[in-house]
Amino acid sequence: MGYPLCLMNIIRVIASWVLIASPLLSDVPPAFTQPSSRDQSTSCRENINENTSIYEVKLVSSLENNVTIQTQQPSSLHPFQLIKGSYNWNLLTPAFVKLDRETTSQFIFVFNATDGKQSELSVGLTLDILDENDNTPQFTKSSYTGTIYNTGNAGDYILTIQADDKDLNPNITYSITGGDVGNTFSLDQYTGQLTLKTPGNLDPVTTPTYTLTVQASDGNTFNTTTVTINVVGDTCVSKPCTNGGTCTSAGITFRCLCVSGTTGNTCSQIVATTVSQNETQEQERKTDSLLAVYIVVPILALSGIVIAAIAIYKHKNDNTVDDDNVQNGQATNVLTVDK
Ligand SMILES: [Ca+2]
Ligand SMILES: [Ca+2]
Repeated sequence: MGYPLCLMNIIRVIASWVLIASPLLSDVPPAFTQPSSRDQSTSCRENINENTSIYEVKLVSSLENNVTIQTQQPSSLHPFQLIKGSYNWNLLTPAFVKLDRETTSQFIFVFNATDGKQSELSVGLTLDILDENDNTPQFTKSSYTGTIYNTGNAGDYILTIQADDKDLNPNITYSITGGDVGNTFSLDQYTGQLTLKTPGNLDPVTTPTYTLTVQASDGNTFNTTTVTINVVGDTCVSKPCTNGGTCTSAGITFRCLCVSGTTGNTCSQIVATTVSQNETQEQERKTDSLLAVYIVVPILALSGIVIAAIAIYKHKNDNTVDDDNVQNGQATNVLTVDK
């Protein structure tokens, strides 16, 4: 009889455990499987259509749940949407605005799942917006103007044309699409440097100006600008700089770099005053030096002679006195001994 009673007790314990444990099992909170710590980034191209699914949010839960976007950074754009699918939740692009990488290149989302009793936050999901070539090249100047002398040589540099656009790696190339009469100029397609190609065409009288149309293309779209090239006569041909001055053409005029001692627009003026003053000062310095020699040396010499004469004279007098003293001394001594 004891054995059946023991079995009944075991059954009662198990039944109690099930009754107690069942509510706990139903309270298992929702848990995200995507995004997760190992899968928390995704990407999509810019200009993708509105209301397009770009990511699946996945989670496990013992109860029916609801998932929302907890935060979206930056939040300045129209909000992304989260719509329930058959087995997951779909992250959709904003409803009324297309994504633009040049405006916002990255978003970060955090999702919140709740089953009515408990809630769970996901790890952050990073969405990178991929670039498309959707910006047209823009020139750095509205127009360009350059000058070339009729004495120019092939390869002479004139100016550089530059354009850029906001896309990643724009890969802009340049070309002349009009106005290059006689194939006179050359444009580097990669650097935009414009150089002289055919010098023999340059004539400031018959063709004082070339008006080129230059195109900058990114392979998808392009833009154009106007480049004006003025052809002028070389003002240094007549050698306007004198006295060894170096001439540099400057548009319709010229500049002279004068050598030392000359000045003026054409270096024709000799800077004599300064030289003369310097020479005069130097001459005066030499004269003063010579004058000092002529005056001081004779004085010193004369002084030496006088001193020598005085010394000789004094020496002679001293000898005379000494002789007298010797004679007088001898007399005095004799007189003293006799006493
Ligand atoms: Ca572009
Ligand atoms: Ca772009």
